[in-house]
Amino acid sequence: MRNRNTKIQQELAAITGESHVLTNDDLTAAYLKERRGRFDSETMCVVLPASVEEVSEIVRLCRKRNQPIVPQGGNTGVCGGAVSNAESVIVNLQRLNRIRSVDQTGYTMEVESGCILADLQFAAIDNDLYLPLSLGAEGSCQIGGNLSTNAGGVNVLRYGNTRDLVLGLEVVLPDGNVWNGLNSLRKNNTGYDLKNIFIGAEGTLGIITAAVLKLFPRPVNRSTVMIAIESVPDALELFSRTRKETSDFASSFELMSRVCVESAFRHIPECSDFFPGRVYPWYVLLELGDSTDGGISQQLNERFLERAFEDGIILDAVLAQNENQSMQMWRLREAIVECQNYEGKSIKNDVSVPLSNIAEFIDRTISSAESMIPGVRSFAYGHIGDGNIHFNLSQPENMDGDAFFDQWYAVTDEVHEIADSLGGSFSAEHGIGLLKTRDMTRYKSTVELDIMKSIKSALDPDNIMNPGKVLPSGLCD
Ligand code: S2G
Ligand code: ZN
Repeated sequence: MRNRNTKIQQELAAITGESHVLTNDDLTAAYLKERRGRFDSETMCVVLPASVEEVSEIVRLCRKRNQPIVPQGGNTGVCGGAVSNAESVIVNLQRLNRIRSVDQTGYTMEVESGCILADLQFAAIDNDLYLPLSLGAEGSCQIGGNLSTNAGGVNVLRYGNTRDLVLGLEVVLPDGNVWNGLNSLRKNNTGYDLKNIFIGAEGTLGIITAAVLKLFPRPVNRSTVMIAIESVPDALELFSRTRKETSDFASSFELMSRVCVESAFRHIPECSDFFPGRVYPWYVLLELGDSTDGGISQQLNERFLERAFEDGIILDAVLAQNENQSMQMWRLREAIVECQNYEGKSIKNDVSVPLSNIAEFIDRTISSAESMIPGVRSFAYGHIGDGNIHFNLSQPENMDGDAFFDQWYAVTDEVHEIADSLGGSFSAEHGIGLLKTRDMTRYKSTVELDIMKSIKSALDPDNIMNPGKVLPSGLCD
């Protein structure tokens, strides 16, 4: 039941205007949809500030009233990081959507948190520059959310996670003060690297309101290839050659299992097999890019593939001959997320392991899952070049969806145990949110949790910032 604390709603309206404090269910509904439907979300109200000054005043008021806040961007997260409850105020950054500046000489752009990622990608291109952060939700996710979860995506291999793309931040702290850390210097070695405390903190230490992002030369040339592979070890052998033989021009190296591609062919009309009539067990999507006009990427790719074929590492390959074919290859990769929605309920994992242990990880998790839930279908795919596998399980045909979902934590515990035993992580790129706070207790050392608790209590002693997310409840109360 919504907590109708109308006094604070009136005070919020005095800051940002009545029309930007949403209380009616029909208006707040859009902010309460959790992407995977795993969490219910409610709110006392949604407030839509227009500037960092308004965010600061809102936080100062909420601190004074001991009013919990859930900072929110595009709400595309998959771990419940922006889920709210009836006692909390959602502060959504969508109106902070200005591109404050682009520096073509310094290869940087200063942007506000509410900017949609795809809009920033196009703004960089309009300046003949490149913002490499790219992920499935880019059409609706906001850069503030990408920063808060340290999002990964498909170009981490060459450009790093979101964290690696940031030079400076502007943050409204839990006391309402604004930290202007909008540094655009590549070298600024002055004390603790504060920005990295807030990147990936999922709004639990403050509200990121703006950032200075690194930009790169625009890859006017890209060479995309769909490769058929016999096994995961062969994919890893291929990867180990990629960086050297393509001079680190590779930006993506994505693995897809037979189960994944067949599901995409079945459910996504625009997806067709690049190897019709031949049933290959694994596919790898490799993309190179460069900013020169000499076609270097295509030449490097052709030579690389010839050698790999001669050495028996790959079974087959289709090299995109034009932009359209390249886009068709990416359409197949991105379709793997969608097609799972047609396969019943899906238990999702986002883990990373050292590259040398990936083959063992995939073998062990597939056999574990199939012995735990006979008839389950394992979708093993993702950013293998980063050691990051999305190991998702689709409901067996003969099993009730709710009974299957009831196995979520039993199955993900097993997957996380296997990842941990192989030196891996239970969260590679999607973050913690609400979904994985239990894993923080299981896998983070007491020392790490104590450091995080000290930082949290130093910055947010009243725990008003996104309470219950990232750190296990009880740690901050
Ligand atoms: C991917 C997408 C996660 C999701 O496909 O690389 O990170 O469900 C995942 O949008
Ligand atoms: Zn991913």
